[in-house]
Amino acid sequence: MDAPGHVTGSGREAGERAFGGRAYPKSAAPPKSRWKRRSPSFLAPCARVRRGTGREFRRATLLGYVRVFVTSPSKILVVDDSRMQLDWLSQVLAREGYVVSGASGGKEAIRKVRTDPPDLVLLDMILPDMDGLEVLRIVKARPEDQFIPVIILSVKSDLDSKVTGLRIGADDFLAKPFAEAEILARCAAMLRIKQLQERLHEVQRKLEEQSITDSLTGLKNRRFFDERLHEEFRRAQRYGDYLSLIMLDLDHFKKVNDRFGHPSGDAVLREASSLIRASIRDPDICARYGGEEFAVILPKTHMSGALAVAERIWRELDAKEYVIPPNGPVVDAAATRTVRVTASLGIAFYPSKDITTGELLLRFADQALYQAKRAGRNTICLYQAAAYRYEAAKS
Ligand code: GH3
Ligand code: MG
Ligand code: MG
Repeated sequence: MDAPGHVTGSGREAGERAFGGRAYPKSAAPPKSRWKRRSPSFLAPCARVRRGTGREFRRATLLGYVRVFVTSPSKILVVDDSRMQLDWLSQVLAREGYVVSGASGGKEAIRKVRTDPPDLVLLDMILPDMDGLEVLRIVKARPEDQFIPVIILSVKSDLDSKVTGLRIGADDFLAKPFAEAEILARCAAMLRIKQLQERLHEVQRKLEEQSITDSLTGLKNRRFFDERLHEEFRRAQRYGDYLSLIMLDLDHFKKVNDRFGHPSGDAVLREASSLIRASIRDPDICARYGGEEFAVILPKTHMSGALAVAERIWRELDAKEYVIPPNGPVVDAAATRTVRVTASLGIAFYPSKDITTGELLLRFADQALYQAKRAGRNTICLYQAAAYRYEAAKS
């Protein structure tokens, strides 16, 4: 009789493959006694999917939760003009759970890489229609975040062809003939590297996104705003385009915090941000400039267009009633559970007298905003050499 936890037949092989040939981790130990027979059927898929380059997630089994790697198995493109070699490699790789496609020439290989990029290419150097090195160059000319590892397969085991291949970007070299175990080990190693690189790119992308995003509101942050303002100003100058800038500050926001507490103030800021974002078009750039102050860059927008956008935002904010959750921290117990917050807005636009840089556009929009504050708040001011007050009719 089998020892407890011992799985026989293909299920064991599959399980061992799934966990890299090591003993089963405790959380995924094969079932004991009466569950013994079930293990092959639910562990076997892990063996296939683990080689894929997908996400990791928790999968429910009769034993509880097991961490598994999901999504499609890795795709390998085998490029070889020898039918026999192509068929043999395809069989060996397919048996391991890879999705294999074949190409018997360089042009077919390049077409396949472009239309359905594989996770790995096994490339024969001697092809009927193209030099293998040329195919390698084209595969490697892809953007850095679309890395496809290439293993060169060649009867030419001399140092020169190895060095040339590796110099122009091949990731590994395997001299023909090679053993099944060796090609499988090399493929697994390459796919591991690809997976690591993809994770690194993903982390890098997330970090970049975080570095330009305001964590409270999800709007772009001041840093992003500063960069884009200068870019957009230069573009407007070069192409003779219009460019407008709206600066917006919520009125008496301190009172919201004082009445309902800081967390409720945060919730109001988030909702106000969503309203502002919903009032602008896709090409416009909305950022949290700081505290309860926001900025909207409007590329290719002249004065009347900017005024229309500012008025829309101002009306939306003016009409909004924020509901403070009943279980939220209320500093002033007598305070009502809803609050309204108005906004003051300042607009500057290019081309305009005195505005020759992005900094000046910002400075004059800011001046217009302070003019709006001085004029009693809840209003829009437009910069024009000397800012004047724009009286928006209330509905
Ligand atoms: P004004 O009409 O002159 O702009 O008055 P104000 O009260 O809005 O302006 P003031 O500059 O006096 O105060 C800004 C307030 O905004 C005080 C500050 O606590 C609040 N504030 C700034 N950032 C945040 C934030 O991230 N969360 C919350 N809850 N409050 C914030
Ligand atoms: Mg304010
Ligand atoms: Mg302020």
